[in-house]
Amino acid sequence: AGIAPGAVHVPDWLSPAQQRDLVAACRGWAAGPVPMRHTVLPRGGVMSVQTVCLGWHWQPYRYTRTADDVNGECVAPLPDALVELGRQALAAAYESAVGDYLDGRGEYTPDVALVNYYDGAARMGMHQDKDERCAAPVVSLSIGDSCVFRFGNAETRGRPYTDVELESGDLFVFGGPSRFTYHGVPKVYPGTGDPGTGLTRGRLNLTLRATGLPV
Ligand code: MD5
Ligand code: FE
Repeated sequence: AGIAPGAVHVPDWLSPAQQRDLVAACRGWAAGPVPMRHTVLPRGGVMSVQTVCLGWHWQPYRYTRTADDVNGECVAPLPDALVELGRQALAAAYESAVGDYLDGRGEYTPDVALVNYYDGAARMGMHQDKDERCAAPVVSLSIGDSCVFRFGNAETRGRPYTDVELESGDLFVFGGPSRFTYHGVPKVYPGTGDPGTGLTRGRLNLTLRATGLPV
């Protein structure tokens, strides 16, 4: 359902098999070459969320190919299957209006995935995603425990905002006028995920983005 112009929540979009496959794949990605870890912020803060990246390595607040803030290794490539999943996600969310949110060539080609893991205590504070040099939509996929996703406004970290509950299998797409909205995850509900996904605790979130950086 539409939350704001360009922001669309599609509940229960991933099939149980897709969720299982993504959980298994995330276990492999989390092992390295750059391991999943708590990102350390420039002023010394440590994020409660754990992250592993594919395609480009995100470090606050830029994208690099090597993880010089972790172990110096080169980031793993973004699998073609995730690019294809991102295209299907955009088509599902925007349906016949999908062209309105894409570039002149009408193609969505994400080049980075951020895989975030939230344990029961993890949170993400209100922020904008503006390290990409490209306004292409962001595709967000949730697996495991439910959470409160706080969708705000483009001007301030504070109100007005809309709280949306995201559950396992949900798709959320942020494009067009919603691309640079402040957002965060103030709460995860431990124990709400289905262990059948292979994730026995916590919440996984995959986001696909186009960085606009040279190939
Ligand atoms: C999450 N991750 O649930 C979210 C999903 C992050 C992050 O916020 O930066 O890793 S992505 C939510 C998002 C991305 C881009 C734009 C907007 C929301 N938005 O305009 O609201 O772990
Ligand atoms: Fe974000």
